[in-house]
Amino acid sequence: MKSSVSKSAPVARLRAVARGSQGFSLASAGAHVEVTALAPDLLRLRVARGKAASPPPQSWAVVKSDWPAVACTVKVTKTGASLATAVGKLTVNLKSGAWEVRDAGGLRLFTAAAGSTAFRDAKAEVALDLTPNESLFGLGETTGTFNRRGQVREFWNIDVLGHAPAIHPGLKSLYVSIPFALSLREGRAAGLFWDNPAKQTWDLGQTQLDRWQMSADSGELDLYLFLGPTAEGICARYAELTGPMPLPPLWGLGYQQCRYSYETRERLEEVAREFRRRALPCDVLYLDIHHMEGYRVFTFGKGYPQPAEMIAKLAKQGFKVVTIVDPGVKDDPKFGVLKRGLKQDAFVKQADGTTDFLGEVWPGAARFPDFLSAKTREWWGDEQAALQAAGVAGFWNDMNEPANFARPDKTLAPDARHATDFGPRTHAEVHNLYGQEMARASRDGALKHRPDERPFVITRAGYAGIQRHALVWTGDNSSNWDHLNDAVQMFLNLSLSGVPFCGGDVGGFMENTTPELFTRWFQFATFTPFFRNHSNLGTIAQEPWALGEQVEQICRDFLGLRYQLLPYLYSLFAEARATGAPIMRPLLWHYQNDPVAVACGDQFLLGRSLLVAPILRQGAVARSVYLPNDLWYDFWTGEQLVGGRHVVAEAPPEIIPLYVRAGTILPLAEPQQYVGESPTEVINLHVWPHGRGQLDWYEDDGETQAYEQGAWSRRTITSSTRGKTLTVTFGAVSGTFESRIAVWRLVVWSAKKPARLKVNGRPAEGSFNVDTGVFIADLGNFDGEFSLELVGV
Ligand code: MIG
Repeated sequence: MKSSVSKSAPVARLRAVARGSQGFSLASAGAHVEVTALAPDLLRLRVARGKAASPPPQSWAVVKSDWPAVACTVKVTKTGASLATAVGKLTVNLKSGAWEVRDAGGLRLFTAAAGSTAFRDAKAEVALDLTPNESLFGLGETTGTFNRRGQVREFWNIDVLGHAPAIHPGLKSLYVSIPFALSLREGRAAGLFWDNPAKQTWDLGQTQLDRWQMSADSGELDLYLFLGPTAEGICARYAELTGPMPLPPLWGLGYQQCRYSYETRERLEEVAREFRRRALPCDVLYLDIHHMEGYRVFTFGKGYPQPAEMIAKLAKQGFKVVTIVDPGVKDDPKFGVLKRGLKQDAFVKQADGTTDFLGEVWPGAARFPDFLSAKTREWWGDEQAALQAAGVAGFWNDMNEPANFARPDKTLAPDARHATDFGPRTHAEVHNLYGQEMARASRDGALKHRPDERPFVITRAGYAGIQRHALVWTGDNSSNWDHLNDAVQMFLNLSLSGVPFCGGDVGGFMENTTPELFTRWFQFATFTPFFRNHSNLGTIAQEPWALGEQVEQICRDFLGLRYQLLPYLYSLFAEARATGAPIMRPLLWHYQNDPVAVACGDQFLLGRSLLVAPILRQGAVARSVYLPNDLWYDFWTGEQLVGGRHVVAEAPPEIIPLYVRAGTILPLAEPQQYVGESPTEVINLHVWPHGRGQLDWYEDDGETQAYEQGAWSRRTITSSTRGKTLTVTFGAVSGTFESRIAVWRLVVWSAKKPARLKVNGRPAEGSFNVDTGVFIADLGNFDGEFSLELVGV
């Protein structure tokens, strides 16, 4: 180690102080170590300063603390201490402070050499060895490569304009900080989450090729170690630890149109009319900052007279309105929100702890609500209710890193003071939580004032656990091909980091888009959880009709597909809520043992069934697609393709390469102009035979909180083919919601004319279309289990 002025105190020379059924604790002259088993595949390692036990740090990320007892073996000798579960074993060398975790088969999952766990001045540090073919994923919102190995990431929420790597090649920080990583080596996954909202820096083998070095500017080492062995298992545990994503209203899955800004009511109404006149489906229109009176939060300015009346009119045409909500409250003594905030003592303070901190944002001088305080969150929610009263359906929380134009570091002073629910903290200690807690205020307030309506909150900033409060959109991207390419891997890593509901500005925010870039972006976004078109002040118009007739027609077709996909997407949202499984999944999710699939960051799976290979290069009319080892079908043509190889996909402008795994059961609705335009009573249940498939069908009212009380309808539908016989089985229905489906229209991509159909053993009618190679039959809906057989596929 280089000699330096800073004092590094490696954690070593430990002695055992306690040994329990679920773990042990150790102490040295300067540190206290606690190791606990939370589950067979989840261990917690705390290293705190001071030799005496201290209460664990308060967490804003972790929601689960009541873990059932785990069967484990705890051993403490003079030289070492270990904790073993059925899945793995953590061992600490008492003398050197080295520690490691191995799986039950002896494979090393984490190795911290002697001297690599330390406190250096105010910082806490740990370094882990990287094995030669270890890949690292997750880390929340990141730009650049899909595999994060070889990168440096700083976790410090920051407003960064135009974050494409082409613009900011060395960019280390973004709006959202999630210090969670998924590691994969030899087909085996492990995960690590360091719960500490202070600024963290992770060097993932950049400066030292075989070392993953982590440090936090303050606080302690609080590591959650996920032993796997599957990505699925790790993400499920992470979701259990940090809490499930609530279900959004179904309309939140529809297409959304935004612009910085639709400055007047007339313009917004014109945009709404164009969507309907041109038969381009759309559910949501956004009001960016120009709707306010001088950027005063929760107000409407001159451009938007009689907002409640306007919103009601738009509602009749099937549109919801979402407004932007920035945290900075204009420092205007006549402004009601400011006056009431002052009365509540709601604002972040300067270092003296008494004077409000003043910054500068769009409204000019502004104060920043201290969202880390419950009282302030509640007050904010009450102010927000004014928008709900006007009919606003959702809240777009922007600038909540928080951004501040008045300082070179673009945020609040590190020594500003917060009065958090857990006591006073400096801004530096809780900076990464500001956006998270603002989103929480927004969601909780929305629910308080409209208890029967599902909140819809979008946030730019967040920390681990943000999925409980809001969806994440990835901020100010740019209209260039690099950024389209970046978006794919960005959403995949965000999805692996516990944020299934994510997306980015379609077409690109900064700079002018082009018809081709816009088309390719739109096609890709059709398959992303959040689907919103947005662009910057001063850029060319970017509505689906603004770039020419050919682009408009392609948008219309893909919007049609998006609305048909809603029942499938919604079932995936329900799955994400229940299990933490991403909606948009990297190939590694289902093909962890295939190194080509693991490395693939320019394709993805939507759920378990669809493989999407977006066109990411200007001028490309074909691309190479990796089909993992399964039987696949070309979605557009029905052609069968054997996987385990690359294929060349033709992609003329109107096509995005799209594949379906054999066995897939894909529920498609009839297209609509907006969610709820007409009741969805017929589901076209597309089935591709010659494989095994499963659909976890989920349905509820799509708008109220009743699903939290079991008002949903679920059933598992499976498919399999034996010889020439396809069998589809509908499991019995569970839940108290009465399904609205009257007809399951079976659509089998059979290619051959099937000989006969039987439903529950009885002959049934169907028809075969020679041109499309598709067999169709209408089935009624029954709550009980039933199955059908199609012979001759
Ligand atoms: O400093 O509200 O990322 O989507 O249009 C710019 C204006 C502030 C940044 C957001 C962007 C939004 C813009 N905002």
